[in-house]
Amino acid sequence: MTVTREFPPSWKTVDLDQYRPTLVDTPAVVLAHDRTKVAGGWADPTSPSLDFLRDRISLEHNGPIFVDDNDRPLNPAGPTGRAGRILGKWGPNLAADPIVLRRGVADSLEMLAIERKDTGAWAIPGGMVDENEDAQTAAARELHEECGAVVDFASAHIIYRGVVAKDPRNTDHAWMETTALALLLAPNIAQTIEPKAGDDARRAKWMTLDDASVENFYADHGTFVRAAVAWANTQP
Ligand code: RP5
Repeated sequence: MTVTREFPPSWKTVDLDQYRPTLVDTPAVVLAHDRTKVAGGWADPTSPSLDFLRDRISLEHNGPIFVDDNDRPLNPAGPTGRAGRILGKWGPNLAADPIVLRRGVADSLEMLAIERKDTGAWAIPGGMVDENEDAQTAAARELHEECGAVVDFASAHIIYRGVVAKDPRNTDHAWMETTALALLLAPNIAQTIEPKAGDDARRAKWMTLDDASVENFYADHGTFVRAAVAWANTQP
């Protein structure tokens, strides 16, 4: 049982009698892919249920899914001011983020980055983990779909596992969680990769990492990339 009927510790400071989150609209594309209504659907039905929540886990501290008295899962990173669901699943929506680095000129670091079509922000070429897929496989698949690069993540370093707190689609009841994985490619391998944008990417490139570029990354990606750079700087 991975469900617990209590509020996450991060909610303890909230005065729930006064808390009035805004109810969001669930996008039509999510409703159209309700797996209880259409074959091959990837979205949960309109109401959350312990039936499917209890089979899931939260990457945040590898913990349980906290639910309220109405069986609504509660964002472990704290209240967002928004109720309901924008993402496909109630509770955690699992993603993988492949951070692929190489050394550039004067020992600067460069990363395979994409410009997202939805917000226009530069980002790690990540995406959703499919059913029965592990984070390493999803990271390699997403990198290939969005950048055209073929890289094996089996030995990648785990930089982060948990809620993507600044993803603009998060609500109190449905939120993004990710596994961010970093690799520092050897120069002879890195030079064979010519990024080519695909899928959700408008552009793809080797981006030189400096304070300004990292600062403007999508959601929490700047934080993940900074941690990956710190790790890469410890590598031979
Ligand atoms: C972010 O959204 C994750 O860090 C990941 O990069 C991304 C997954 O969503 P899509 O790119 O599939 O929209 O929160």
